[in-house]
Amino acid sequence: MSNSRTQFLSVRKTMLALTMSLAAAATAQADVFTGTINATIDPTHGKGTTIDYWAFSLSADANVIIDVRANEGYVNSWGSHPGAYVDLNGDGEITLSDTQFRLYQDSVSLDTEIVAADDGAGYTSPGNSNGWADGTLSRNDSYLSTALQAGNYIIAFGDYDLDTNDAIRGFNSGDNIAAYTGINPFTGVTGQDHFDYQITLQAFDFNNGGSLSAQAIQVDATGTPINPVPVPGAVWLFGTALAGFLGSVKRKRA
Ligand SMILES: [Ca+2]
Ligand SMILES: [Ca+2]
Ligand SMILES: [Ca+2]
Repeated sequence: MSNSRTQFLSVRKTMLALTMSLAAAATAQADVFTGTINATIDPTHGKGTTIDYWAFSLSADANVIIDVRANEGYVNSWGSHPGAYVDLNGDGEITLSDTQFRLYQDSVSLDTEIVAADDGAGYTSPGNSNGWADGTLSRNDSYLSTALQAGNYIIAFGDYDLDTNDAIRGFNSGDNIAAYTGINPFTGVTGQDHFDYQITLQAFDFNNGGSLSAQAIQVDATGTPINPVPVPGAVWLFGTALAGFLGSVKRKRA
C-alpha cells in the first residue's frame, strides 16, 4: 500500500472518529449545570437567601424538562433512598435543601411569569421518571416538564419559599435555609448557611420529538450575563483534535 493511500485511510479514520464523537454529543443535548444558594444579609432587604438566574433560548416550540438535584444527602422524613448521598459539586460537603424555582419569558416581571415549581412527584420504582432520573434523593428537589413556545426564558432558582416578589427584587427576603434542615445526618451540623444544586435542562422539538440544544447561561435578575459565555467542552475537543489533525497532515506533506 502506498504511503499516500495509508495516509488517506488514517485521515479518514480520524475524521470518522471525530464525526462519531460529535454525534454522541449531539444525541444527549442535556445541559447540566451547578451552583450554590447562600444565606446572606442584603443591605436593603435584610436577612434572606440568594437567587440564581439561568437564561436559555428555544429555537422551536418544545417540551422542556427542568430537573433539579439539590439534596446531596437524604433525610428520613423527606422521601426515599435512605442513607444515600452524593457530593454534587465535589466541595466535600453534603448539603440539604428544599428548592423552588419560577420560570419567566424574556425578563423577570409580574407580567412575564409562566409557572413555578416546588417539589417533584413522589418516588415510584424504578425511579427513572418525574424528576428521579437525575439521581434525586428527595422529592423536595423541584421538577418541571412543560411545553414552551420558541423564545427566550429565565429560570429564577432558590430556596423555598421563593415568591414572585423575591424573584423580581433579586433576593429571597426573610428566607432561612437552616430552618428546613435541622441536624444534618451526614455532618452532624445543625442548620446550614448554603446549599449546592445541579440543574439538568432538556428540550425536545414539540412537533417531531427531536432533541433541541438548550444551553443555560447564568444571568442576573435583569437578564444580563454574569460570566462570559462558556464554550461547550465538545467544541473545544473537536477544535483541538482538528488542529492536531491539520498540523499532522501539513507536517507529513512537508
Ligand atoms: Ca457539596
Ligand atoms: Ca421544593
Ligand atoms: Ca431531580
